[in-house]
Amino acid sequence: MKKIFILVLFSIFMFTACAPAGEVVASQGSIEVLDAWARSTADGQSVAGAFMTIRNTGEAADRLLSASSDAAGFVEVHEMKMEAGVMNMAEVAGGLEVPAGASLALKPGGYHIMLIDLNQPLAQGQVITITLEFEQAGAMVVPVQVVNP
Ligand SMILES: [Cu+2]
Repeated sequence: MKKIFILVLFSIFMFTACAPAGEVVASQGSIEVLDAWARSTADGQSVAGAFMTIRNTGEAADRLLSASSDAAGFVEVHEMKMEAGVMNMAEVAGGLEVPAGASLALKPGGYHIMLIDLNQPLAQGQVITITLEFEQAGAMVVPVQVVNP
């Protein structure tokens, strides 16, 4: 019994240890992308959110202009907003600025990458790629881990 309990504790610890924690998954020019993940989907679900931290190590601001992925028909940069007491999301107009020396978190409830018209359901453990197009750093391919949070 005690052994099982320890095993359970160990698995929980391992899961925590494997959870994204400041891991750089792509970098180009002054832009680093950390902890990129997307939410797994149910059958018939045609959209999914992808999240990550974008860090600008440079001395000039950069801007995420657009995104694309071969996992989805099209991809938009979205923002969640409360409007008249209702949570809504909309495409960020004019791209998303990443100030010099700053990190920008794309996370549930805030900015996110929206995969629309998925080609197939996203399954936990799968890795998809999203190409981010930055004004300064150019196009960069980001591996995105699919998880079931
Ligand atoms: Cu969205």
